Amino acid sequence: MQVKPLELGTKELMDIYYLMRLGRAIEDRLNLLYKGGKLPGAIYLGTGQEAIEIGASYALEEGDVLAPTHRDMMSQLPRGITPREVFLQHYARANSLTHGKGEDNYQGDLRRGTFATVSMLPNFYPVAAGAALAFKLRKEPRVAMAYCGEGATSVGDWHEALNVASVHNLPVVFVVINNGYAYSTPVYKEMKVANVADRAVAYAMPGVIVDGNDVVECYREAKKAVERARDGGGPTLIEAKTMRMRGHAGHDSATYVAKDIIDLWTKRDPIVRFEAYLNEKGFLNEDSKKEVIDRINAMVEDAVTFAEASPYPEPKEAIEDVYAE
Ligand SMILES: Cc1ncc(C[n+]2csc(CCOP(=O)(O)OP(=O)(O)O)c2C)c(N)n1
Repeated sequence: MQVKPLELGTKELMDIYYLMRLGRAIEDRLNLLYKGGKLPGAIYLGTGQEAIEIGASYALEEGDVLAPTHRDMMSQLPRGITPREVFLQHYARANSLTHGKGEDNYQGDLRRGTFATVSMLPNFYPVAAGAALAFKLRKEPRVAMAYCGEGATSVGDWHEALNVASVHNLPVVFVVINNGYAYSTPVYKEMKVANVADRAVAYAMPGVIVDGNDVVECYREAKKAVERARDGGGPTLIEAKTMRMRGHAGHDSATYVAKDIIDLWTKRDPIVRFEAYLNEKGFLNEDSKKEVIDRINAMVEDAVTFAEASPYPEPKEAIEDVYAE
């Protein structure tokens, strides 16, 4: 079952670099399309969070499941979501993963072990705990991983999920991306604890803090937590310290964030840092970097063209695949 090593080799490191650059390119393009009025819905971008978005979910293996939020499109890249699927989703076309229903990041794909995002935060935390309970009852060596932001940790469902996972020693990894703000609310206005990870003590599980802009550290800690869960060691809470580098959504210019904070975090850009690391190891140079970026730009171009040429759903499809109670 376990395939990926704890210490990554050249192939995996370059794979992660490609995914981080792909995530950035997709989001930059989505931002431009949104600003140009081309997209029918909202955009919630995770720009600046590439290290934790990709580093943590990269630690999952085939058969594991992922429960992401509205901001975590990039966490789905290691699970195999394609640029075409992302743009089809944002263009709300009939051949998107949600068949044109929903126009932002609320896509998922059970074939690849990714649950569709639920809008209410963090309702997918209990869902991940539930999946982990099923794995345990069926004695399957599988792991669930859930993502959310620090704001969502103030909601009761979050605590219920951690409690049930702890009591039943479930194979689940809870990733909290602490990006400083929940919409316009800074962390210090929503919690008294210094770290989200401190909350793990209440549920007798490990609470691990990682540098959310260091992809190697994000992967390594997620990998340890995933394999501990798979080996019967129970759940882990991982808090990644990072910064939301754009507004809450496309319409939000985030003027409530001081410029010097953004300047500080710009210097910590996870992709630039990873490039320096790869360069030092002799895995990346200007030519190979250009080759990766050119390849990605061509894929993004193809995806936008494909999405724009794809059909909208038929009106009669509006009531298909819809559940209400
Ligand atoms: C229960 C619930 N309350 C309010 C919202 C509206 N809402 C959507 S995103 C968001 C901010 C969430 O902040 P955080 O959890 O820190 O994640 P981030 O957006 O920073 O990634 C809010 C308040 C919601 N989706 N669900």
